Amino acid sequence: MTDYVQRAAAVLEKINELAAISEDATGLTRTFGTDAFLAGRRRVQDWMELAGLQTRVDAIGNVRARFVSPNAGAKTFVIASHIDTVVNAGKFDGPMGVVMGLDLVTRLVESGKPLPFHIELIAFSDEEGVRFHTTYLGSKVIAGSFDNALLDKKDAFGMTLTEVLQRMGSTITDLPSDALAPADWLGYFEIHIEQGPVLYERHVPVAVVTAIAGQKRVEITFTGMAGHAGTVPMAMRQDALCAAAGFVLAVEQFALTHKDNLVATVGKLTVVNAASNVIPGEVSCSLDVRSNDADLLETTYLALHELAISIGANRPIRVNWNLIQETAPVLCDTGLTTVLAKSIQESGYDVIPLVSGAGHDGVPISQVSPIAMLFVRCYKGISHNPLEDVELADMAAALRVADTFLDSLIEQYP
Ligand code: HGY
Ligand code: MN
Ligand code: MN
Repeated sequence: MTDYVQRAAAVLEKINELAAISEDATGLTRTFGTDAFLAGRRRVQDWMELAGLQTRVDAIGNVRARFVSPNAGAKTFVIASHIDTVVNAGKFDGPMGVVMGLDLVTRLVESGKPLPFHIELIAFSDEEGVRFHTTYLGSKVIAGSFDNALLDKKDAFGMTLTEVLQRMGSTITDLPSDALAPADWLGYFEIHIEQGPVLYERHVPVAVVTAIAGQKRVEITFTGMAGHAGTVPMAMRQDALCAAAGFVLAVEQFALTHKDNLVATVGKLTVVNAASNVIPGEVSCSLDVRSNDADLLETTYLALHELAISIGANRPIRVNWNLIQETAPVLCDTGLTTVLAKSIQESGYDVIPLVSGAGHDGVPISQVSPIAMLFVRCYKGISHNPLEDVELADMAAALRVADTFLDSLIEQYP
């Protein structure tokens, strides 16, 4: 009888080991291409090789492990998640899906039974997009949708993506050949924490994801006139921070009027040449808007752009609006999702369908393959925060469901 709690405990041990590999001493931060990222990726690759899998690192820095079927012409089923993190992250967002995927594949390898289809386990190199502000770099390469223009993107230190890849020993020209051909895809499966409060409130360990919300990410710069805090009369100021502050509160107000199906966040705000006795002359901020209703996402984006322009016009402050990333809402595959829901039921849990407000690597992958995701309850829904936590019993539940799901797919494969 499989001891799922024991397997979950081994998964948690690896998650904790990986969480100790960070680029900062106080919390967990492991962003694309840093030494900490390379050390973490090496650790994951070692685990994959210990499990008897053939591994390779591709040109965008994903680590990939294949469990090859004797059926040479078979399609490939991908199990994946990401190993990069946000700043001061929780330890489960991403790595849990990779380590659980490794556990699932290890069980199949150890069963000694040949697979009817290939399985590729992938640890994506950059889902969060923290370093270059463009998410899904790793999965876009696998999906064949990587845009070479991204190679010129610069990080906060002025290093381009090309330079970082070269530093990692990548051969940039290999990027296109690292894609899985559309004809080779059987499906995509990711286990991920919910990063929201529903499962915690409903006291249910897992959920089947039905869709992933669309998102637009914008960089906005408000430019006024720096000045002496003591001498410029209030009525003569062009204070860029006051303009930005007005915009931030207006964004919140707008999203609250559509709160059932929209979220909008200003997560970054930078005052250029900030000093307590200087009127801010230039301020930049981020804007992250999400909805699983494509029309609402678009109308909100246009309305907030209008809002920024009118705030600037009334001060006057110059406003620069730069859309840096947009993804439409995607649906999970009904066929795979039906099998996953049945696996949840057969494992003895309620079937809760959820839309993901968080983005995931399944977004670019959905362009070339059917996708399915299994959410796992996390403590109070907290994520992108060191308080992120998952019960061992819930990881055990997810492993049981995922085993059942994969066994069903193996059984059904023609
Ligand atoms: O921001 C997100 O939706 C995800 O964490 N990358
Ligand atoms: Mn995340
Ligand atoms: Mn994630």
